[in-house]
Amino acid sequence: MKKKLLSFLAIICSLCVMCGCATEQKDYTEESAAQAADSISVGFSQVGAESDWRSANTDSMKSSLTKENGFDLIFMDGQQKQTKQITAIRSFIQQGVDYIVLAPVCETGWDSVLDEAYEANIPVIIVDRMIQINNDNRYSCFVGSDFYLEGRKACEWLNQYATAYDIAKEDIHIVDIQGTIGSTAQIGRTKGLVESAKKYGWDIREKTSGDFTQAKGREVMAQMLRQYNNINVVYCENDNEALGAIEAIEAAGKHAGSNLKNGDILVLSFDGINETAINYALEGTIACIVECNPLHGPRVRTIIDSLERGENPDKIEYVDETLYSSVNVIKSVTVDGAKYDVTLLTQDVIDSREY
Ligand code: GZL
Repeated sequence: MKKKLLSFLAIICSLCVMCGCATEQKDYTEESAAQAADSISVGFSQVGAESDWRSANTDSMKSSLTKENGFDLIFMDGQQKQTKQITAIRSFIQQGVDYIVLAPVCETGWDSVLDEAYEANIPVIIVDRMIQINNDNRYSCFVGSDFYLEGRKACEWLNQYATAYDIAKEDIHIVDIQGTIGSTAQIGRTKGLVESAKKYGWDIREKTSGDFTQAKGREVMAQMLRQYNNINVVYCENDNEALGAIEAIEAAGKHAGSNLKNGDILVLSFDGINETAINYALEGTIACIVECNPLHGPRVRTIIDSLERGENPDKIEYVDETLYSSVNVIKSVTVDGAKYDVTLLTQDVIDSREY
């Protein structure tokens, strides 16, 4: 963009000088030419606006890639459809942007459009969820979460909970309200649960997609409560689904809480963005939330600045995340020998959070 725009504006400038346009017009054009010449144009294809996490992620990108910071951001909402995201990427290529940032709705189906970006010599940065492509030189960097680790953290919390409260593995009956099928967040979080259930001998009654939305979460939870009479753990793959599940649990005359032995249904969730969900975790209506950090904007800005300097930033960068617990008997979880702190959710913790 800088290259194309610069030559276009240079022509305008010379035309202004040739036809004797007013001085301020020439000055304005020269100034805007200089500003445009310096700004880095970025086309950002976002998944959609399906959840609070997504809104926080969009805000983070928009507040980092600003004109004041030297960027010209073109934002396109994919409405959770890969076809719309591919159209957006092709539009960015036609506009000759300097960089493309993609938050992919799903992992596969990106090879041809990223080949086109590569042939147009436009670097691509993947954020949030990962892609599976034949040639991984089609993207420069990835910044996001390790969703498989998130899933295993949640399950290690559940295993410690069962141990602390003397709950037999045979007495744990789980339903999994999955995220958007085929998204890395869903693939990793589901894999973490399925592997842990096998390891600890837990019963998974059903796995079905809530598409990361509250409405769908409520719908599928109501259907599963009608189908199974012994559900006592609901593994929601994001907070918006958890809010919907809790509505369905309460509508069925049951209670979401942190005392499984007392008949509560334990709700586990991911994200930690939605204010209601966080307050539910404070009071115990949600038993634990695995934080999913949405603040990719500053990291993308750092990556682009590094690439502009001709440097070679890390290909894969995972963001730091904690696990919020409503019960204080669990201080940490260990996954693959690595220890991760668990944060007991208090009002002070909530007040001190970045988002
Ligand atoms: C996670 C992100 C997921 C969130 C959901 O990084 O891809 O998508 O967990 C969002 O809230 O819809």
